[in-house]
Amino acid sequence: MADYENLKVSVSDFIATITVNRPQAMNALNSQVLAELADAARALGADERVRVIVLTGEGKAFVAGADIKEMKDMDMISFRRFVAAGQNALYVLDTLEKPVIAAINGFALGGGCELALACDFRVASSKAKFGFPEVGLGIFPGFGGTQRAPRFLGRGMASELIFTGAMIDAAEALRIGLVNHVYAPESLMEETLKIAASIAKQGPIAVARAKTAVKMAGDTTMEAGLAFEREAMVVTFATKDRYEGMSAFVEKRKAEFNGE
Ligand code: CO8
Repeated sequence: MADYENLKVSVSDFIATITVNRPQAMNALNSQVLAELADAARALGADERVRVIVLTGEGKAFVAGADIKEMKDMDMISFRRFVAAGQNALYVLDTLEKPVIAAINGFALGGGCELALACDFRVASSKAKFGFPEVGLGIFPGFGGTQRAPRFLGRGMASELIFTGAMIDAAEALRIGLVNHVYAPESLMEETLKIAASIAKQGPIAVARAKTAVKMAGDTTMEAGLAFEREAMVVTFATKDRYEGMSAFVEKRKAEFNGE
C-alpha cells in the first residue's frame, strides 16, 4: 500500500480502515486528498486481504467539505477539473465491489456529507453533525450529492437539507435514515469494526454481488435489477464459497470462505 500524505490506511482481519488525516483543515477535501482517496480505494478494491472498508476522519471532523481555500480563486477550467476529481473519487468508492462503511466521527459537511453518501451505509458518533452548507457559499453539492442524497433520503428531505444549508445532529440524521446507528464517541470505531467483522466473515463473492444488486435497486428498473440479480445469483452458485457455506451448514460447522 502506497504512503499517503493525507490518509492513514491499515488492513487487519480482512478489514481496511481509511482515515482522512488532515485535521488542521478539518479533513477538507483538496485536490490531493481526492486523488489519494481514489488511489487508495482502487488499491484496496484489488487487495485480496480486504473484504470490507471503513472510512473515517481524524480529529473533530469526518470531512468538513471540499477545500474552500483551494476553490476560492480557481478559474472555471480548474474548478471543472476539481468537480470532476471529486465526482470521480466518490464514484470509485461507490462502485467498489467491497462494502464501504462511513464511521462518522464529527463534522460531515458539504463534500464530506457527499462522501459519506458514496459509502454503502453510515454510522455516527453522537457528536457528529451533518449538512450541505454549499448554498451559503454560492455553490451547491457537486460531488454527486444532488444525485445520491435524494436516493437515500427521498427528494423532499434531500431538497430541504440542500436548499437551506441547515446543519443537523446525529439524532436527526438517525431519524431521517442518513445513518443506521449512533454510538457514544468513544465506542464508534469498536462498534463499526464489529459490523465490519460480521460482513468480513461472510462469503466475499456473495457480499460483492449482493452489493452490486442492492445498488442497482436505486439506479435502474425492476426488470433490469431482477435480471442482474438472477444472473449474478447463478454465477455465485457456481463458486466454491457457495458449496462451502452450504456444506458447513449441513455438517454443523463454521464456514471458511476463501473468496473462490
Ligand atoms: N475548507 C478549507 N478549510 C477548512 C474547511 C473547508 N471546507 N473547513 C474547515 N477548514 C479550516 C478552517 O478554515 C480552519 O483553518 P485555519 O485554522 O487556518 O483558520 C480550520 O479548518 C479549523 O476550522 P475552524 O476554526 O472553522 O473550526 P471550528 O471548530 O470553529 O468549526 C466547522 C468547524 C463548523 C466545520 C467550520 O470549519 C466550517 O464551517 N467549515 C466549512 C464547512 C463548509 O462550508 N463545508 C462545505 C464546503 S463546500 C463543499 O463541500 C462543496 C462540495 C462539492 C462542490 C463541488 C464543486 C467543487
